[in-house]
Amino acid sequence: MIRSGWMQACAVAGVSTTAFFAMAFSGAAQVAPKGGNPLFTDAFTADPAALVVKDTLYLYVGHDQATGDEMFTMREWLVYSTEDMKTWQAHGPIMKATDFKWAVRDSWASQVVESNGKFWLYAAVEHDKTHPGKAIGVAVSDSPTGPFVDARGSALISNDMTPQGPHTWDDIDPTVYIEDDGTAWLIWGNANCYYARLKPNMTELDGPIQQIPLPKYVEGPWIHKHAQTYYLTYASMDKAVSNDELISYATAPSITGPWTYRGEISGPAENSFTIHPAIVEFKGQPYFFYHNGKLTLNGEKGGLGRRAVAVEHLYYNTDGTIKPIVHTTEGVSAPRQK
Ligand code: FUB
Repeated sequence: MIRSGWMQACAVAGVSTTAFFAMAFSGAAQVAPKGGNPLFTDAFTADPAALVVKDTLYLYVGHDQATGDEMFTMREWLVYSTEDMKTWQAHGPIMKATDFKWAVRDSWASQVVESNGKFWLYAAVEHDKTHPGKAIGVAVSDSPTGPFVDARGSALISNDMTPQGPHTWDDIDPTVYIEDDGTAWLIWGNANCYYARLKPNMTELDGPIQQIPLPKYVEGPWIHKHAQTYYLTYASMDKAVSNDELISYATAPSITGPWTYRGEISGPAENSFTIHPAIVEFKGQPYFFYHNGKLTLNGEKGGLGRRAVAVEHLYYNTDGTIKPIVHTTEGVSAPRQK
């Protein structure tokens, strides 16, 4: 049994994960059971990344299209939007992996950020034979709902740029954080957590690739800031205990560190050994997005390659640490605790 704070919190909170929230379709594009989990029931979705633009939260996801026992079959990225965290609109595909002409497949984790009046999508894909392995591309759009087009015509990060990586898929899971002064940082990686500054044009590195040492780090880094502190949340694993990913985090006074490990905040996802975090504040409230394998859609059961994104309220302690997060069916349809 995994012995972490989130399990204890689950027991203490006595949170019901059985409440049933009927689908309440209020329009053709309404795709969420009113804030309950999983968030979307029109497609299998994974690797959530949130972006707030004025009154709207956009959630970018990979489209899980695996059949049978396939691991990951992901050909495109989708985006959904909400103004109230309960009613969501599906905007459909915004880009395919093969829209990067140098990529051959795999729309793995992505994130969209806003800079210079444009929207920039950073995403992991499989590179063609000229630079074999996973790579990170950058695409641009005038709208948060796309369409996005390759902004470089080549990979921003390819496997040969990180020779210290232990395998060919270490260059995945990009996240971009933009400082108040406009400085943008790219953070990414499986097995190693890499980071590098981006040039103001958002399409080139502006300095060396460095590493952030993090205990039990696997993948899925996500940066956010709260009360002047930087938080780096990531998928972690304690192989002595389980092969399922958990969510851990570290904090720092700046992106360049030093980072202090703060522990685990979330247990494993149900029915999926991967879990992937995104934390964002929207209309004054913090939220934690992740995915699990609980959705059954058109007779196909969820699982490793058929995941579904979900969201929970996130709470800070007075010292700035994050309270353990319990995975629920109610999600944010349940009122925030006082
Ligand atoms: O979706 C493919 C991979 O699974 C992502 O890159 C990882 O973060 C994990 O969620």
